Amino acid sequence: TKQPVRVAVTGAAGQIGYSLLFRIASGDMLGKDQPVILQLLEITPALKALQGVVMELRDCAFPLLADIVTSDDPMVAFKDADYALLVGAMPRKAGMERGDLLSANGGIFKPQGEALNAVASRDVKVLVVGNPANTNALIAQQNAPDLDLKQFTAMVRLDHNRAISQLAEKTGQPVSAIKNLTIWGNHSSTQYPDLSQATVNGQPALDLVEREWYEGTYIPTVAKRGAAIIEARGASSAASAAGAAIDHIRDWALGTPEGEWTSMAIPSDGSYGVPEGLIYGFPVRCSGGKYEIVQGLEVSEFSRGKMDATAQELIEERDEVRKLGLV
Ligand code: NAX
Repeated sequence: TKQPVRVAVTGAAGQIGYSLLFRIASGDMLGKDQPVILQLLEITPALKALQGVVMELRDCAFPLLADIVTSDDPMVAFKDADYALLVGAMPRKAGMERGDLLSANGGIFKPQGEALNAVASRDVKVLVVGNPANTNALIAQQNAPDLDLKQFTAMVRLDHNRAISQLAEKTGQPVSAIKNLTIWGNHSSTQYPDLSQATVNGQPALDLVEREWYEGTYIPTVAKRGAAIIEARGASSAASAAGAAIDHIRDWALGTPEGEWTSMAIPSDGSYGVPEGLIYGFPVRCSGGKYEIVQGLEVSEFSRGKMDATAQELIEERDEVRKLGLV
């Protein structure tokens, strides 16, 4: 049997945590033969609620759950972590400017980056879910100089999955028929869900839908899906966000299916004219625990405009956190 791996999760007593932890413990993320040790980080006032979640985790009697550690200290929660899912963040409150939001999150992601640098496994794979996810990932990454830049990623997989589901519904096909769509850029309303290379049962998706629907309905529906969930449910996406985090790490660790790609926000190497260093959503293939950007895709003028606009937003966020001394 395999040795347990250590999975750190922050914001573990929150909404996403309540769905995510049970799926990690049941083997959905790393496989049904991979024991896990959960290392859960929360802020001090949430430790009691976290204890309740731990009681429920124990009550599930998951055979793969080897141990559970809880702490309000990132140096404890990240100790020897093989995976770190950074979910806890400071949400935008009414009247908050972008600078205030980035500054508040800097107070979380800078010390967490430093702690990962100090105590995590040298091969730790980091996924940032907490918003603004791309720039929070940049802050953590820039404060972890001893780790490889490529170990830090942010989540656009929920957007990717939403984009699949919307296209499946429109074409009346199962989600399994849809391949190779891409979410470029920021996990925000400027993201670009790109169907240029997407196929439905092997047919080009853009031959099956009207251009007007694609540009005028599809792209905004995917980009604004989070707000629609809040409107309907009275709370933000949680189970679907947890599912996307599971998918992101599983594909990174265990590989994407042959001939297919997925979307991950990763440090740009300058591919597709995206400024180097931005944490930007790209089409990626994974194997052997590594990801690589899918190269050679044709970029239309329409795509170029969308890809540049979302890059511009990330440049502005980066400049703001530079000004704040966070990176
Ligand atoms: P909740 O508010 O339910 O939970 C967040 C938890 O994080 C709380 O329990 C809080 O005590 C904890 N926390 C705050 N600061 C912390 C710190 N410094 N260390 C450890 N824990 C800390 O939010 P939830 O609905 O679970 O969402 C979590 C984050 O995911 C939010 O930032 C949210 O905006 C973001 N999302 C990102 C998505 C994506 O696709 N990238 C989609 C879903 C979600 O909206």
